[in-house]
Amino acid sequence: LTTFFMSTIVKISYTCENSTTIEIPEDFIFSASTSAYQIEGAWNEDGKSPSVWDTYTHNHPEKIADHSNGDIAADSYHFYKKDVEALKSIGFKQYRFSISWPRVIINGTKINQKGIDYYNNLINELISNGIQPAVTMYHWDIPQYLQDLGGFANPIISQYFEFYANVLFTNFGDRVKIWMTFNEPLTNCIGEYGEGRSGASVRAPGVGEYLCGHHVLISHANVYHLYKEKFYKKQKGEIGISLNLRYNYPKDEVITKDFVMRSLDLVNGWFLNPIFSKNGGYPEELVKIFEQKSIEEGIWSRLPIMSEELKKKIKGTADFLGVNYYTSRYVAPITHGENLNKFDYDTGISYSMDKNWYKGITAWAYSVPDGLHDLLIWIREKYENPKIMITENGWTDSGEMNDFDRIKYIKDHLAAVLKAKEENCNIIGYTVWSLIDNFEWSEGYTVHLGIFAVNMSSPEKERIPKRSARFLKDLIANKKFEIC
Ligand code: PSG
Repeated sequence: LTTFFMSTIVKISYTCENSTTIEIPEDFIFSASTSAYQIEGAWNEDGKSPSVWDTYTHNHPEKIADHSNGDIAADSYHFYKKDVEALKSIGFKQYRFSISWPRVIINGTKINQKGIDYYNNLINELISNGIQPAVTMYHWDIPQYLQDLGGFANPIISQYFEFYANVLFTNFGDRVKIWMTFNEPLTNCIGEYGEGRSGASVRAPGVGEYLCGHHVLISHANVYHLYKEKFYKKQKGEIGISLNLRYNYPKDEVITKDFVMRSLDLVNGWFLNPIFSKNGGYPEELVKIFEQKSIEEGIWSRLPIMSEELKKKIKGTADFLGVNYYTSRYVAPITHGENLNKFDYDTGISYSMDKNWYKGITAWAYSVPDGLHDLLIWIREKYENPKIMITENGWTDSGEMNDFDRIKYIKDHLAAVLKAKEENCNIIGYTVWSLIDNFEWSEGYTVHLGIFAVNMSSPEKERIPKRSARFLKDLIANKKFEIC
């Protein structure tokens, strides 16, 4: 009973005396996001081939918090119209979703027409409801067939990815004008090719993540050039990439500004620098680290060497940057005895949190809205103010319908984004993760990020608006919101 009352009190405590009104620019885009494996279900229907996540969840249910999987999920494969209805009811003008590579392509090069049909239906439904599709090509669900060839650890992947992208442009490019090649390669490469924690489950710490990163960058660049050379003239769309970025703050007074700036270069720069910097290539400091390690370890650089030619080919290959932002960290040099992943060990950075940061229900989720503002300013300065779309931002909870914490999180982060925009960052819109509750990877269905709940136990999988959905509806209609 005590906990019941306590949580009730905490939940209703977000009223404030002196609120400020924040106005939203007329042309600012509001969007919501999902990804294929997390919502679609129909894992083996209509000719779909398995992805690494099908294999992984089927072979290792014990690795998922509630032993669940995405076999059915929100069943968007059958109920995509409900997703579009949900989007429309809030007033979103854009929907960021991903295409399931193994649904569209079988065994590397065979087109699955039924898979193409599904996305055509979804795209047409969106457009006829006035919602612009924004498509992620790869949100971690690599076909098992390609993983068996080594996945993103094998350079051949760039040819398969180009083949896949060519199919997407050919079939959907007349209506899809916003493309993201990859979602969060850093998370995917470290988690699955380095640590071998999930999905792809290659385990090659200290080697796999860098091979993966290298081949992601090459694949991305090839697809950008393919589009510009073969499709752009007719289709006139834009190609970008969604990176998960954080801001770093010094852990204590002993940590120098140089250390903090270097840490941002090393981590955020791994994927930003090759694509968005003037000179291209991996961040200089990252290259230096691996040159040094190569001497110490007596092997070649574990970070693949990027030739001048390759640098040129990758540099400038994005019309916009998709920023996925959830949280920030304190940084300090690593000390002995820390249990770190190999990337953190290689870069020499140890992360910690502030006990005052408001905490979500997953280990990584802390609300640090200033970090988003400071990150955007850092990008503006470092990479010559690229065009930015916030492609993910969201809050984890245990599924409350009156999700006041999520509303507060969204308000605080949106305010940070709009402040950065006022300070001349070239930000065109904001995307909430997620439209609907879905399969949250290793957390299964125990962690919720949707602004709509999904009645997972009902065959109809009803989408039910949470308090945050209603909040966003008002915000989009009124083009302003109140903040404490
Ligand atoms: C991204 C960033 C962090 C944790 C998880 C993600 N972080 O900063 O600690 S994964 C990302 C992903 C999407 C997930 C969503 C929530 O793109 O598929 O469902 O965020 O975890």
